[in-house]
Amino acid sequence: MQIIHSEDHRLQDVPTEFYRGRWVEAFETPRRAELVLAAVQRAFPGPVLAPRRFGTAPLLAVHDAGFIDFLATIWERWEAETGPTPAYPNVWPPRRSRMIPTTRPGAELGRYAIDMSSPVLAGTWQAAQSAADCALTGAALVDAGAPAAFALCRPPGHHAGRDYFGGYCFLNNAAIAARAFRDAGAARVAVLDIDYHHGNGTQDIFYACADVLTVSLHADPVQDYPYYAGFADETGEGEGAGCNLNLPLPWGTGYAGWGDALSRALARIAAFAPQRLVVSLGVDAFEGDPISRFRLRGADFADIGRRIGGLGLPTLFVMEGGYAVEAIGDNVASVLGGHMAARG
Ligand code: Q9C
Ligand code: ZN
Repeated sequence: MQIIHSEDHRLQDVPTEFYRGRWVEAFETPRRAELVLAAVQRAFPGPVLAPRRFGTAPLLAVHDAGFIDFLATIWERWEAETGPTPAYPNVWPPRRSRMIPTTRPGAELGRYAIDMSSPVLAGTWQAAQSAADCALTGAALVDAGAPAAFALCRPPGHHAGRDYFGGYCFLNNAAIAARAFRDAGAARVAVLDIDYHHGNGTQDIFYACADVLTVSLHADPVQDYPYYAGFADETGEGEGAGCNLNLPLPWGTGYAGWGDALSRALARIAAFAPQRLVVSLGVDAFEGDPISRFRLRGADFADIGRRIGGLGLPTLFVMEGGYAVEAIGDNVASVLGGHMAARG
């Protein structure tokens, strides 16, 4: 298993987040990536590769140019006006607003942010670019013949859409890699998102796209974040009609119900017959996760990896969520180990 990681993730580091009306200890921390790195290095001794630099072209293949320009410049403009405090939105455009271009930092933050969970800091743009470069480096390794690679991305990406950020995500690492697979010649690519939360950004990016199948298992948006997408009747549009599969599941779902949904997901992916698979690998479906309400056990994660490996597809795993710090490393390593065992 090839592992790609950059220490630049440490640049995205806040002590607190706004949760249920309070500032609480942040869930999405640098420690998460450190623990995952330690666990995968224990499980799979060998070099951890630094990302190659791919520049902005592969980002612009999935994200809006104005949004990328915003991410690249917002800190400088915010800091000049406000000082070195984290850049948070505190105003949002009402429905039916005219999206008049403005460079006022507060207005731009509200225009592009979907929530308050992802403050922009001095190093956010560099951290996000390095995470995307990890995913792109992993995709290149798979294209070069690796049966699988693990991009240990942080910040995560699956909540970032064409022109929005949130849910701890800025650039959609998995989508950027999926698009890169297409551009390198894969006719069809599937994205399987097993993070507890719906991969709303990935769905948004490929919603009208017939050559990228997006499949997500997640908490029912009636009950949980991101609330406004992830319903079963969202199946794609235009040429992409039928190329988005949402499998929402209720709070309390354990591996029996979750595994049935995985069967449906894998059958749909097999029928699509893609040349490449991207797995948005969140491990927040774990029973001990502090912000999630599924009940997967540690042992279930190896089985998930094994079953994904049964597809026999060249696969890029991209790190997403997972906040039970004592377990996320083992759970990630279990998925990857199960996959390797299945692929022989
Ligand atoms: N009551 C990822 O796992 N806050 N993002 C949710 C729910 C945001 C999760 C609050 C959760 C984002 C990558
Ligand atoms: Zn999540």
